[in-house]
Amino acid sequence: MKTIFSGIQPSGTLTLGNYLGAMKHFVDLQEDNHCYFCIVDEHAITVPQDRLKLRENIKSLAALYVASGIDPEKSTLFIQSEVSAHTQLGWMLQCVSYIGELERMTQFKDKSKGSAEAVSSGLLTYPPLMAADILLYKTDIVPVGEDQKQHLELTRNLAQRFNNKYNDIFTVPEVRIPKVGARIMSLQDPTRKMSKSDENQKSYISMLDDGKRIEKKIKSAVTDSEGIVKYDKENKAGISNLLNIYSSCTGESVEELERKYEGKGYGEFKQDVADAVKSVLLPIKERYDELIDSEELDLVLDNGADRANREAEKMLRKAKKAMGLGRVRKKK
Ligand code: ATP
Ligand code: LTN
Repeated sequence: MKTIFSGIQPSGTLTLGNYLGAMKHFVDLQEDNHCYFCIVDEHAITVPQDRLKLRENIKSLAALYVASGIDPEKSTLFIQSEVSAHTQLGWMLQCVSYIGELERMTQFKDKSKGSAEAVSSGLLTYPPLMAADILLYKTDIVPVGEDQKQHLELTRNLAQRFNNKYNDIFTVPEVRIPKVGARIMSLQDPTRKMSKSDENQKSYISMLDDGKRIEKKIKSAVTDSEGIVKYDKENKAGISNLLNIYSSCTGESVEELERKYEGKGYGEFKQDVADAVKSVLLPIKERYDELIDSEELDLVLDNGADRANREAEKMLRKAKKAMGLGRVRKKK
């Protein structure tokens, strides 16, 4: 049995991209692995957040995890800030990271672009905190979308650097990126990834959109004027993205879909993409509505935090000892 860890930021309602690139795979993985799924609220505050909105987003993300099929009996679901070992080990790993390697992270470069004054130092030191999340639980595998590959590479480097320099205590984790759905693109600009923090709401499908909105957004997705349903990421980014979405929702391969739509127009294709998305998201939304104000959710999160704290404290103690922090009490 392998140990799995992954996290999602409560920075807005999850998108179809988050679902197809991450959440959907979490649900499959929990069947025969030991899984931790985290609501990484301390990562979310690397950019400004409204406190009430953040609190709402944390709860909402917890409900979405459960509504999507994360079973609290099988997996440990918890909030990062309720397990203080994360920021403690995060600090220790910051002291093992180099500024140069942090500045090279694409996500840092993207998110800090244009607004030099308002960029928090947390945005730069976010990857060692992410490494701490993962390393606290002896994680073997981290399932994430493609955009997180670089952070995972850094996590592996930090783990190895720590193990060599201090003591061999950390498991060096492997990244797992899904074959399809790893990078769902914006519906309005298919050269950029679909993102929940995008200002243009038409660019993403939220996991809580109703059927009508889903249909509207898919129908207004940017395509091209060729009228042929064919996968070609370079020249037909919009159609390729829709094919990817369709394939991830139904399990039909892109080749099968190309054949199915030979000689057919974009109108019919888009309608079927919308139906495929609806059949995946609408049942999740229904379950979400039942859960969001229930006591059940608080119980799940309390239990999750207890379990995660117990595990994380053990590793934190080892890491402190390895670095020489605090005292070692002699046994009498
Ligand atoms: P933001 O868009 O607000 O910057 P995000 O959605 O990129 O945030 P998270 O919410 O933390 O960041 O991402 C959670 C998971 O979803 C990660 O594993 C990430 O790789 C995956 N993910 C995010 N966007 C996409 C996408 N467009 N396609 C596929 N997977 C994605
Ligand atoms: N950085 C990730 C979120 C994240 C994460 C993690 C993912 C924080 N800690 C640990 C996997 C494992 C993001 O922005 N998507």
